[in-house]
Amino acid sequence: MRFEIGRVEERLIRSVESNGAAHLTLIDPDSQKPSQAGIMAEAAAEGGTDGIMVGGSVGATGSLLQETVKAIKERTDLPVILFPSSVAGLCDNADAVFFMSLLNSRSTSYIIENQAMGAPIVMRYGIEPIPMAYIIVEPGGTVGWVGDARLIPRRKPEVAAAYALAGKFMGMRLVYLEAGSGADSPIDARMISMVKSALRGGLLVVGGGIRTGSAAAEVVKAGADVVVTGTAVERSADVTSFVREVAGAIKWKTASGVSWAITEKKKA
Ligand code: 1GP
Repeated sequence: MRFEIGRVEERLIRSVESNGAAHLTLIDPDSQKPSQAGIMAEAAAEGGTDGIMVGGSVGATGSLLQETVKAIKERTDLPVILFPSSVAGLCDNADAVFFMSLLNSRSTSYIIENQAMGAPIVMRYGIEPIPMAYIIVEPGGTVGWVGDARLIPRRKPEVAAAYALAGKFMGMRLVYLEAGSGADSPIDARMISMVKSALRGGLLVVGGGIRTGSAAAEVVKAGADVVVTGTAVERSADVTSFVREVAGAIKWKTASGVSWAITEKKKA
């Protein structure tokens, strides 16, 4: 029997195949009211984002989570993907969940226990689980602390590549390289390209500290397939313009023509 890829994952793969890269907007339910999250998501959709991730390290649970997802879905047709920090980050009105294992955690809780408690809930809710290896790199931010991660040193790209490959061999189709929300700078190009060439296939998601179109382009040029921005969207006075800048910098087909990031990515 073949393993079936769900609709949201398929859509993400198609975006990457047709545009060279995709952009996801991360919304933390703990940072604003649900109604404001809905407005932000609508503005991000207008700017060309490919999906909305909903989650956060602290407080992104219960009715606040549910109401945030509801408000987003009322205002956009984009897929809403949960990005849970524990079993408490699940709700039944999202489309999918990044079903992640924090591979470099010291705590079995973040590697498998929350996942075991969460799996029957995901099944009952009928949301699409998207298997993902989650790897946290220095500085790691709040998620690094909460997830008790043994942070991958920035200068050890080969360690990140080893974890990513282990994730692939365990059947995870996506790998997320995370610098931590609000990181001073994105993950270095050298680490991204080493991970990408170790993986040869699968989607490489990169996030943490990406605040401009040119930073996003560097990340894609190095080999990222999906770029995540959270803090910069939250702080932006004009979410549509910001997302348009990032999407325009990373996608193959943009109003301004062919993005150099994708041209470079294809050469790599
Ligand atoms: C955090 O990678 C994401 O999980 C996004 O990070 O908030 O720095 O964009 P930023």
